[in-house]
Amino acid sequence: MSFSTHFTHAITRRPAASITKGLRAVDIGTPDLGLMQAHHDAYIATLRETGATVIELPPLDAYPDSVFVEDTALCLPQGAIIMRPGAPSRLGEAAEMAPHLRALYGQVLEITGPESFVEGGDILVTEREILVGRSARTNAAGIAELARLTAPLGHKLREVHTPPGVLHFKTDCSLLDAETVLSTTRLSASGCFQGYRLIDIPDSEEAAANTIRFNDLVLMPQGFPKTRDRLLAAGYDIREIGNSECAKLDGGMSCLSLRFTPK
Ligand code: CIR
Repeated sequence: MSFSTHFTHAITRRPAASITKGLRAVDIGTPDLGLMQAHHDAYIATLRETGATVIELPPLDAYPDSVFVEDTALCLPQGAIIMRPGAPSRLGEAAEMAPHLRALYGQVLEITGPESFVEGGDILVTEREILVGRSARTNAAGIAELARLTAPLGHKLREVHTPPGVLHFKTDCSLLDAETVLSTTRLSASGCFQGYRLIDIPDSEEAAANTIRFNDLVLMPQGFPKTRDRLLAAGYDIREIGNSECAKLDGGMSCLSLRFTPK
């Protein structure tokens, strides 16, 4: 069973009322908390549909973006690593996540360098390596520190680039199975997925690139019929989840959970 797509657990955090103040690259409207909560409930129910245990943490009003838990940690089969988010307003979210991972994992490490910044959204874990995209949130010092922490756990790390103007590396790609990556062509054009089977995101559906393979399902945002049809044709079992409110804050399927099998 592949450790990069099969998980017994997920952690999520309920959106807080302060979500209206969440970070966004471009203001396309204020997210509606009620609708976001409904989408979040559907997301959690879908994770549970696969038989996984989902731990739902309470909202954190002090951190408007705290629903996007993925950015706070990297969960590997051998242990978890607490991140240092590059967005100043999000730095404290990592410490809020740490005790929950310590309760579940035997080994929890931390990125600690004062100049080191890494957000989980920039990290794609595949069966053979960890890809980390340098971005406005993830810097060289952070990637170097992460490489030092993951090497003894038996993982190879490769630095790649998040396209300019794109929030995170995984904003533009997802792992669909041990061999297959779904990616925008603006990202895959860099050649970073050589050796993987690639499924291209159809033109004008770039916002569908952030999906998650979670056990037997692929969760994708609602409203991208060309991508949905391409994934169905490739044989994936798809669930479409409303993402209109998270999308206003540049968030998608992967951002909303930490997915792991504790050890
Ligand atoms: C932010 O700008 O940090 C949030 N509004 C969105 C974070 C999305 N997280 C992710 O892609 N992993």
